[in-house]
Amino acid sequence: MLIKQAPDIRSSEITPERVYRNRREFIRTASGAVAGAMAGAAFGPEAGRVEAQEPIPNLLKSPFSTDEALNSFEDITTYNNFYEFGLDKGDPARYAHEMTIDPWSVRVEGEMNKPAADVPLETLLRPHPLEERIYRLRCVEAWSMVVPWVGFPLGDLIKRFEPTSKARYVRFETLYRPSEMRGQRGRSLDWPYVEGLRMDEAMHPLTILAVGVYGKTLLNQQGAPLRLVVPWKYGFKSIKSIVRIQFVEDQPRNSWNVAIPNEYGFYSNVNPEVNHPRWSQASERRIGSFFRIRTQMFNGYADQVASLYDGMDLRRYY
Ligand SMILES: Nc1nc2c(c(=O)[nH]1)N[C@H]1C(S)=C(S)[C@@H](COP(=O)(O)O)O[C@H]1N2
Ligand SMILES: [Mo]
Repeated sequence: MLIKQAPDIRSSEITPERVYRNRREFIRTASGAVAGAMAGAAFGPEAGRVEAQEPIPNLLKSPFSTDEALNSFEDITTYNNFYEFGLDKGDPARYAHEMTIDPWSVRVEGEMNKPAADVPLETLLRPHPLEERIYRLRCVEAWSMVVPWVGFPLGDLIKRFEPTSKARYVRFETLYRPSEMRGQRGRSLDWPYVEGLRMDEAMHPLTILAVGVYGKTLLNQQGAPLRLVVPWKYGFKSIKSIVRIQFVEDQPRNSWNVAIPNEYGFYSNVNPEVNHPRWSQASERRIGSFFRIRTQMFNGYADQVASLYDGMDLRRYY
């Protein structure tokens, strides 16, 4: 996927598909050699492989970025959760290259004024200027990272499709393709992976769709070519490799809630005061660091998002 920023797209710059594919091949081969040389012995020869990562120019800086130390590219691309490729943290880096992401389209449908459509990724992205957003990502398993995402507000995309007043939630689905996603050949989750947000959460300026990290397009293990990032919620809300966005009236059943309802709810706001039934959520381990740090309410974004939940019992709506 060739990513162009909205302001500098000219028709003369739109690369014909065949040329573009050849260029991808070239980048894959060239960077494959580098990645092979860099891959740590602990992760095996395929880990950390660089799959046609393209630089994304002219990124805007975001006032929402944290100034904490970034996790390394190595950390954020070799320690992943993406059950479609296996349960081990190293499996996504090992196997996600088996997923083809070109071409890619997203079906947008449901309670909206625009007609339902399969929108090619490039069309979906074209109007949106891309920013760098440095966010904390806090997994429900009590580890965290600081990631320099490249993306744009989900709310800007939602507005284009004019959801109606019946659209109270947004539902997302990940690609279902067992031939390329080996974890889907088993039943570790009920495929496809599903997530959802209440409309006001989806429209919140902190909620982004990400297409890159560290100034380049996402690797497959990170949810290429398009994934959600909701920084005040546990990581599993940030669904990867999205192929479907639906505006719906009823609260979606998200995959982890379907799998283990007493452990994983719909809201999943980071909350150090509500423990997971099997472990504490009061602290977390920042990947790459030895010491534990205290987990903050709403992952440190309380000033911006606490008002979304005024009057709600956050122990009940976990
Ligand atoms: N489709 C899909 N999306 C997913 C997951 C998954 O298994 N499948 N795992 C989630 C979990 S549990 C976390 S913590 C984050 C991890 O994102 P990262 O690997 O980019 O750090 O992705 C989330 N998105
Ligand atoms: Mo997670």
